[in-house]
Amino acid sequence: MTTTLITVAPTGAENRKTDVPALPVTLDELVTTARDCEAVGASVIHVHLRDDKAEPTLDPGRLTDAVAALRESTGLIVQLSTGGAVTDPEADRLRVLDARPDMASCTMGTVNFGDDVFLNRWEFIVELHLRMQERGIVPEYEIFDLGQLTTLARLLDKHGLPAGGHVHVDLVMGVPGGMPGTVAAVAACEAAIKDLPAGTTFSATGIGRSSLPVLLASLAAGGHLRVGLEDTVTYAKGQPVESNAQLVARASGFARLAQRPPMSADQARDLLGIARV
Ligand code: KMH
Ligand code: ZN
Repeated sequence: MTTTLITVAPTGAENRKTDVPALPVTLDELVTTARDCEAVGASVIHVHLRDDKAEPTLDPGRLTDAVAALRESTGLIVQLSTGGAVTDPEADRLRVLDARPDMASCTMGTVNFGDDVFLNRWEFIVELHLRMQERGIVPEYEIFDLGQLTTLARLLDKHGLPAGGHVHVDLVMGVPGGMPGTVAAVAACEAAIKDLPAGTTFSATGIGRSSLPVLLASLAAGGHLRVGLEDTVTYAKGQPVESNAQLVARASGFARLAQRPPMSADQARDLLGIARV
């Protein structure tokens, strides 16, 4: 791997605007963030939306508008979250696909999520996978624990490859209840990914303090990167993150140092099997 795919996850569903003023919560803020992040090396944007009160929403109209606005203003690959917030019903999460993004997340199992439960039943996973296959939406398989890679192998075995034919996973590490954000965990996942279809790629993100160890371990293991305020609100001890672009710029810098500079959105489309728009 000679280049690095950098995904920005700018908002998420968990952090509050009142606690994290840099969080993009309006469509304008999202588009501005997206442009800024593209300029410093992001090629994919993982999108969660907020409503007028800055609370998480899966409102279909807002999702459709966001996809259109991001496509108009950036060349980024638009990936909508089907994970939503832990309280979102399955039907609303499935309906996210109606907004016709380039990509959507698809989590490979249930995980304790702090004091909550992020529920992803096998039947729900299959439904998401099949609907994405039908509609030509490329999944990013979200992995919160090692065994979820085995679930992915089972899914692909029973239901075939995703749209685009390429398998890409994102390791979400350091969630309280999931796998830790450690070098050992990245290495264990990398070994398990070798059992998935040839050419499977992975990115990794570490929540909170595990952000930098996971970033460095992923680069060293030939993986790609996800950064953003969804996962990390502290840049360094006592220093809040100023913007998503600050995190993307840092990730790009590390990627360049590792002799694997950020890939363009077009290169990322080729890698992931996403048609150019
Ligand atoms: N907000 C989490 C409960 C995803 O976007 O697909 C789920 C999540 C995963 O963020
Ligand atoms: Zn997410």
